[in-house]
Amino acid sequence: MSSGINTNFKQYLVSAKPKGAAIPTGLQDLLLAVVNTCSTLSHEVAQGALIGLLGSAGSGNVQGEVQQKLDIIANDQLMDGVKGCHSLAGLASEEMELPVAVQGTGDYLLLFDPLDGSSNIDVNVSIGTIFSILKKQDPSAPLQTSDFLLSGRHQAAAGYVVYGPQTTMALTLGDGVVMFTLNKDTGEFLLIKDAVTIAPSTKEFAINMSNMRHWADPVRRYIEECLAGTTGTRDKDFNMRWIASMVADVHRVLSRGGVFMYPWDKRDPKKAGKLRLMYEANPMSFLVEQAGGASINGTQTIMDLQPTDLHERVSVMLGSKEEIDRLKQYHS
Ligand code: P6P
Repeated sequence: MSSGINTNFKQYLVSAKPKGAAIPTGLQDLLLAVVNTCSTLSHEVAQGALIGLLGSAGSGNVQGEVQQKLDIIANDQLMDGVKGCHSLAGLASEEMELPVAVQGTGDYLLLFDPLDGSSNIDVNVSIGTIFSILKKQDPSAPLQTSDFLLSGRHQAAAGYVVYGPQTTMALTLGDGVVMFTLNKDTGEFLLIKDAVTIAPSTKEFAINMSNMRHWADPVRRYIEECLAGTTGTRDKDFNMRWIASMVADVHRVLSRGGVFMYPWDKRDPKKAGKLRLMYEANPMSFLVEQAGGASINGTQTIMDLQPTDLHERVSVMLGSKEEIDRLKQYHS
Protein backbone atom coordinates (compact mmCIF):
# COMPACT_ATOMS: atom_id res chain seq x y z
CA MET A 1 0.00 0.00 0.00
CA SER A 2 1.41 3.40 -0.90
CA SER A 3 1.41 5.96 1.87
CA GLY A 4 -1.36 8.22 0.68
CA ILE A 5 -3.18 10.90 2.60
CA ASN A 6 -5.60 9.27 5.08
CA THR A 7 -3.35 6.25 5.45
CA ASN A 8 -3.53 5.30 9.12
CA PHE A 9 -0.36 4.98 11.19
CA LYS A 10 -0.27 1.17 11.21
CA GLN A 11 -0.76 1.05 7.43
CA TYR A 12 2.05 3.59 7.07
CA LEU A 13 4.44 1.57 9.26
CA VAL A 14 3.73 -1.61 7.27
CA SER A 15 4.15 0.02 3.85
CA ALA A 16 6.84 2.67 4.35
CA LYS A 17 10.37 1.96 3.16
CA PRO A 18 12.59 4.68 4.65
CA LYS A 19 15.98 4.62 2.87
CA GLY A 20 14.60 1.82 0.68
CA ALA A 21 14.12 -0.75 3.44
CA ALA A 22 11.03 -1.90 5.32
CA ILE A 23 10.77 -0.69 8.92
CA PRO A 24 11.94 -3.52 11.23
CA THR A 25 8.90 -5.10 12.91
CA GLY A 26 10.39 -4.45 16.35
CA LEU A 27 10.56 -0.74 15.56
CA GLN A 28 7.05 -0.81 14.09
CA ASP A 29 5.72 -2.38 17.31
CA LEU A 30 7.52 0.16 19.49
CA LEU A 31 6.34 3.16 17.48
CA LEU A 32 2.76 1.84 17.47
CA ALA A 33 2.85 1.38 21.26
CA VAL A 34 4.15 4.92 21.81
CA VAL A 35 1.64 6.51 19.45
CA ASN A 36 -1.31 4.51 20.77
CA THR A 37 -0.42 5.74 24.27
CA CYS A 38 -0.32 9.32 22.98
CA SER A 39 -3.81 8.84 21.54
CA THR A 40 -5.02 8.05 25.09
CA LEU A 41 -3.02 10.97 26.52
CA SER A 42 -4.66 13.31 24.01
CA HIS A 43 -8.06 12.42 25.46
CA GLU A 44 -6.89 12.82 29.07
CA VAL A 45 -5.16 16.16 28.42
CA ALA A 46 -8.38 17.40 26.76
CA GLN A 47 -10.43 16.46 29.84
CA GLY A 48 -8.05 18.22 32.29
CA ALA A 49 -10.02 19.63 35.20
CA LEU A 50 -13.06 17.52 34.34
CA ILE A 51 -11.24 14.41 35.56
CA GLY A 52 -9.19 16.13 38.26
CA LEU A 53 -5.92 16.00 36.31
CA LEU A 54 -4.84 19.63 36.49
CA GLY A 55 -2.44 21.10 38.99
CA SER A 56 0.74 20.05 40.73
CA ALA A 57 1.42 16.50 41.86
CA GLY A 58 3.18 17.95 44.93
CA SER A 59 6.50 16.39 43.88
CA GLY A 60 9.63 17.40 41.98
CA ASN A 61 11.52 15.64 39.18
CA VAL A 62 15.21 15.01 38.69
CA GLN A 63 15.43 18.45 37.10
CA GLY A 64 14.18 20.04 40.32
CA GLU A 65 10.98 21.08 38.53
CA VAL A 66 7.50 20.84 40.07
CA GLN A 67 5.72 17.84 38.55
CA GLN A 68 2.19 18.28 37.31
CA LYS A 69 -0.27 15.44 37.85
CA LEU A 70 -0.37 14.88 34.10
CA ASP A 71 3.44 14.68 33.93
CA ILE A 72 3.38 11.60 36.13
CA ILE A 73 0.33 10.09 34.44
CA ALA A 74 1.90 10.54 31.02
CA ASN A 75 5.19 9.04 32.21
CA ASP A 76 3.52 6.01 33.77
CA GLN A 77 1.21 5.44 30.80
CA LEU A 78 4.10 5.54 28.33
CA MET A 79 6.07 3.06 30.46
CA ASP A 80 3.03 0.80 30.65
CA GLY A 81 2.26 1.20 26.95
CA VAL A 82 5.69 -0.07 25.79
CA LYS A 83 6.40 -2.76 28.42
CA GLY A 84 5.33 -5.52 26.04
CA CYS A 85 7.60 -4.41 23.19
CA HIS A 86 10.02 -7.30 22.62
CA SER A 87 12.62 -5.13 20.86
CA LEU A 88 12.83 -2.56 23.66
CA ALA A 89 15.84 -3.04 25.92
CA GLY A 90 15.12 -0.07 28.15
CA LEU A 91 13.72 3.44 28.47
CA ALA A 92 14.63 6.78 30.01
CA SER A 93 12.41 9.73 30.86
CA GLU A 94 12.76 13.36 31.89
CA GLU A 95 10.65 12.43 34.92
CA MET A 96 12.95 9.65 36.19
CA GLU A 97 16.55 9.97 37.37
CA LEU A 98 17.60 6.52 36.18
CA PRO A 99 16.74 4.47 33.10
CA VAL A 100 14.38 1.49 33.43
CA ALA A 101 15.07 -1.93 31.90
CA VAL A 102 12.15 -3.26 29.84
CA GLN A 103 13.39 -6.49 28.17
CA GLY A 104 16.98 -5.74 29.28
CA THR A 105 18.24 -6.82 25.88
CA GLY A 106 16.92 -5.79 22.47
CA ASP A 107 17.58 -3.51 19.51
CA TYR A 108 16.17 -0.24 20.82
CA LEU A 109 16.30 2.31 23.62
CA LEU A 110 13.37 4.71 24.11
CA LEU A 111 13.79 8.17 25.61
CA PHE A 112 10.97 10.62 26.15
CA ASP A 113 9.77 13.83 27.67
CA PRO A 114 6.28 12.56 28.48
CA LEU A 115 4.58 15.93 28.64
CA ASP A 116 6.75 18.82 27.55
CA GLY A 117 5.53 22.30 28.39
CA SER A 118 3.45 20.94 31.24
CA SER A 119 3.49 24.31 33.04
CA ASN A 120 1.05 25.33 30.27
CA ILE A 121 -1.46 22.60 31.13
CA ASP A 122 -3.42 24.71 33.64
CA VAL A 123 -3.76 27.61 31.19
CA ASN A 124 -4.93 25.47 28.27
CA VAL A 125 -1.91 26.06 26.02
CA SER A 126 -0.62 23.33 23.68
CA ILE A 127 1.75 20.76 25.21
CA GLY A 128 3.26 17.59 23.84
CA THR A 129 5.11 14.29 24.10
CA ILE A 130 8.63 14.09 22.62
CA PHE A 131 10.29 10.72 21.92
CA SER A 132 13.63 9.50 20.64
CA ILE A 133 14.50 5.90 19.74
CA LEU A 134 18.18 4.93 19.75
CA LYS A 135 19.71 1.79 18.23
CA LYS A 136 21.30 -0.13 21.10
CA GLN A 137 24.94 -0.76 20.20
CA ASP A 138 25.05 -4.33 21.58
CA PRO A 139 21.47 -5.67 21.59
CA SER A 140 22.40 -8.87 23.42
CA ALA A 141 24.23 -7.22 26.33
CA PRO A 142 22.35 -6.49 29.57
CA LEU A 143 21.15 -2.87 29.80
CA GLN A 144 23.43 -0.23 31.33
CA THR A 145 22.89 3.52 31.75
CA SER A 146 25.89 4.13 29.51
CA ASP A 147 24.00 2.42 26.65
CA PHE A 148 21.90 5.61 26.35
CA LEU A 149 24.88 7.96 26.01
CA LEU A 150 24.88 8.00 22.21
CA SER A 151 24.88 11.04 19.95
CA GLY A 152 21.73 12.02 18.10
CA ARG A 153 23.20 10.43 14.97
CA HIS A 154 22.33 7.02 16.51
CA GLN A 155 18.59 7.71 16.49
CA ALA A 156 16.54 5.15 14.53
CA ALA A 157 13.44 7.34 14.88
CA ALA A 158 12.25 10.52 16.59
CA GLY A 159 9.02 12.40 16.87
CA TYR A 160 6.54 14.36 18.90
CA VAL A 161 2.80 14.50 19.45
CA VAL A 162 1.43 18.00 20.03
CA TYR A 163 -1.84 18.17 21.99
CA GLY A 164 -3.36 21.35 20.57
CA PRO A 165 -6.47 22.29 18.60
CA GLN A 166 -5.52 19.17 16.65
CA THR A 167 -3.49 16.31 18.05
CA THR A 168 -0.73 16.03 15.46
CA MET A 169 2.30 13.76 15.31
CA ALA A 170 5.55 14.45 13.45
CA LEU A 171 7.86 11.50 12.83
CA THR A 172 11.18 10.83 11.14
CA LEU A 173 12.83 7.48 10.45
CA GLY A 174 15.86 9.10 8.87
CA ASP A 175 14.34 9.59 5.42
CA GLY A 176 12.26 12.77 5.62
CA VAL A 177 9.45 13.85 7.96
CA VAL A 178 5.81 12.80 7.95
CA MET A 179 2.85 14.19 9.91
CA PHE A 180 -0.35 12.52 11.11
CA THR A 181 -3.42 14.01 12.79
CA LEU A 182 -5.57 12.11 15.28
CA ASN A 183 -9.12 11.35 14.19
CA LYS A 184 -10.71 11.61 17.64
CA ASP A 185 -13.82 9.77 16.44
CA THR A 186 -11.86 6.63 15.54
CA GLY A 187 -8.69 7.05 17.64
CA GLU A 188 -6.60 6.65 14.48
CA PHE A 189 -3.69 8.85 13.44
CA LEU A 190 -4.14 9.63 9.72
CA LEU A 191 -1.35 10.78 7.40
CA ILE A 192 -1.67 14.49 6.51
CA LYS A 193 1.80 15.34 5.15
CA ASP A 194 4.31 12.89 3.67
CA ALA A 195 7.19 15.26 2.92
CA VAL A 196 7.52 18.04 5.50
CA THR A 197 10.11 20.70 4.59
CA ILE A 198 11.34 23.84 6.37
CA ALA A 199 11.83 26.88 4.12
CA PRO A 200 15.50 27.95 4.22
CA SER A 201 14.59 31.57 4.93
CA THR A 202 12.13 33.01 7.42
CA LYS A 203 10.78 36.21 8.96
CA GLU A 204 9.83 34.66 12.31
CA PHE A 205 11.89 33.94 15.43
CA ALA A 206 10.97 32.38 18.78
CA ILE A 207 12.89 33.13 21.97
CA ASN A 208 12.06 34.13 25.55
CA MET A 209 12.95 37.83 25.32
CA SER A 210 12.84 38.31 29.10
CA ASN A 211 16.26 36.61 29.25
CA MET A 212 17.86 39.13 26.85
CA ARG A 213 20.16 40.78 29.40
CA HIS A 214 21.69 37.38 30.19
CA TRP A 215 22.45 36.25 26.63
CA ALA A 216 25.91 35.85 25.14
CA ASP A 217 26.88 38.52 22.62
CA PRO A 218 26.30 36.48 19.40
CA VAL A 219 22.67 35.76 20.41
CA ARG A 220 22.06 39.34 21.48
CA ARG A 221 23.51 40.59 18.14
CA TYR A 222 21.30 38.21 16.13
CA ILE A 223 18.09 39.14 17.96
CA GLU A 224 18.84 42.88 17.93
CA GLU A 225 19.31 42.65 14.15
CA CYS A 226 16.00 40.79 13.80
CA LEU A 227 14.27 43.48 15.91
CA ALA A 228 15.82 46.25 13.79
CA GLY A 229 14.77 44.55 10.56
CA THR A 230 15.09 46.77 7.47
CA THR A 231 15.95 49.79 9.64
CA GLY A 232 19.19 47.94 10.40
CA THR A 233 21.29 45.37 8.57
CA ARG A 234 18.53 42.88 7.60
CA ASP A 235 16.67 42.98 4.29
CA LYS A 236 13.37 42.05 5.95
CA ASP A 237 11.33 42.77 9.06
CA PHE A 238 10.77 39.95 11.55
CA ASN A 239 7.85 38.75 13.65
CA MET A 240 8.21 37.03 17.04
CA ARG A 241 6.37 34.11 18.61
CA TRP A 242 6.96 32.43 22.00
CA ILE A 243 4.50 29.77 23.17
CA ALA A 244 6.86 28.54 25.94
CA SER A 245 6.07 24.99 24.87
CA MET A 246 8.92 23.55 22.79
CA VAL A 247 6.68 21.05 20.99
CA ALA A 248 4.27 23.79 19.91
CA ASP A 249 7.04 26.21 18.89
CA VAL A 250 8.92 23.51 16.94
CA HIS A 251 5.68 22.35 15.30
CA ARG A 252 5.22 25.88 14.00
CA VAL A 253 8.79 25.91 12.67
CA LEU A 254 8.23 22.56 10.90
CA SER A 255 4.89 23.80 9.57
CA ARG A 256 5.87 27.27 8.27
CA GLY A 257 9.58 27.81 8.90
CA GLY A 258 11.18 30.00 11.54
CA VAL A 259 13.87 29.92 14.18
CA PHE A 260 13.45 28.50 17.70
CA MET A 261 16.06 29.41 20.30
CA TYR A 262 16.71 28.57 23.92
CA PRO A 263 20.35 29.64 24.30
CA TRP A 264 22.42 29.26 27.44
CA ASP A 265 22.75 32.46 29.38
CA LYS A 266 25.24 34.00 31.78
CA ARG A 267 23.30 32.82 34.83
CA ASP A 268 24.50 29.30 33.97
CA PRO A 269 28.24 28.89 34.61
CA LYS A 270 28.16 25.50 32.88
CA LYS A 271 27.02 27.25 29.69
CA ALA A 272 24.49 24.48 29.13
CA GLY A 273 21.04 26.01 28.69
CA LYS A 274 17.59 24.90 29.81
CA LEU A 275 16.58 22.19 27.34
CA ARG A 276 17.70 18.56 27.60
CA LEU A 277 19.89 17.02 24.94
CA MET A 278 18.73 13.40 24.94
CA TYR A 279 14.95 13.68 24.90
CA GLU A 280 14.25 17.22 23.72
CA ALA A 281 17.05 18.67 21.57
CA ASN A 282 18.14 15.47 19.80
CA PRO A 283 14.69 14.29 18.64
CA MET A 284 13.72 17.82 17.58
CA SER A 285 17.06 18.25 15.80
CA PHE A 286 16.56 14.96 13.92
CA LEU A 287 13.14 16.15 12.70
CA VAL A 288 14.42 19.61 11.76
CA GLU A 289 17.48 18.31 9.88
CA GLN A 290 15.36 15.72 8.05
CA ALA A 291 13.04 18.55 6.98
CA GLY A 292 15.96 20.51 5.51
CA GLY A 293 16.61 22.77 8.49
CA ALA A 294 19.56 22.95 10.87
CA SER A 295 20.08 22.67 14.64
CA ILE A 296 23.10 23.89 16.60
CA ASN A 297 24.17 24.77 20.13
CA GLY A 298 25.84 27.91 18.76
CA THR A 299 29.09 26.43 17.54
CA GLN A 300 28.33 22.72 17.02
CA THR A 301 25.63 20.62 15.35
CA ILE A 302 23.47 19.27 18.16
CA MET A 303 23.15 15.77 16.74
CA ASP A 304 26.95 15.42 16.69
CA LEU A 305 27.27 16.12 20.44
CA GLN A 306 28.56 13.18 22.51
CA PRO A 307 26.46 13.07 25.71
CA THR A 308 28.10 12.44 29.08
CA ASP A 309 24.95 12.48 31.22
CA LEU A 310 21.42 11.24 30.57
CA HIS A 311 19.86 14.52 31.68
CA GLU A 312 22.43 16.97 30.39
CA ARG A 313 21.19 20.29 29.09
CA VAL A 314 22.15 22.05 25.87
CA SER A 315 21.82 25.43 24.19
CA VAL A 316 19.37 25.12 21.27
CA MET A 317 19.06 27.13 18.04
CA LEU A 318 17.09 25.34 15.30
CA GLY A 319 15.02 25.99 12.21
CA SER A 320 15.41 27.67 8.81
CA LYS A 321 18.89 26.94 7.54
CA GLU A 322 19.87 30.44 6.39
CA GLU A 323 19.21 31.86 9.87
CA ILE A 324 20.97 29.02 11.68
CA ASP A 325 23.99 29.44 9.37
CA ARG A 326 24.00 33.16 10.31
CA LEU A 327 23.88 32.30 14.02
CA LYS A 328 26.74 29.81 13.59
CA GLN A 329 28.78 32.49 11.84
CA TYR A 330 28.14 34.95 14.70
CA HIS A 331 29.36 32.31 17.18
CA SER A 332 32.59 31.57 15.28
P1 P6P B 1 10.48 29.51 29.65
C1 P6P B 1 8.76 23.93 28.97
O1 P6P B 1 8.91 24.00 30.38
C2 P6P B 1 10.14 24.03 28.36
O2 P6P B 1 10.95 23.00 28.82
C3 P6P B 1 10.03 24.04 26.83
O3 P6P B 1 8.96 23.29 26.38
C4 P6P B 1 9.88 25.51 26.49
O4 P6P B 1 10.39 25.84 25.22
C5 P6P B 1 10.68 26.20 27.60
O5 P6P B 1 10.72 25.29 28.71
C6 P6P B 1 10.03 27.49 28.03
O6 P6P B 1 10.89 28.09 28.98
O7 P6P B 1 11.75 29.93 30.36
O8 P6P B 1 10.12 30.45 28.51
O9 P6P B 1 9.32 29.23 30.55
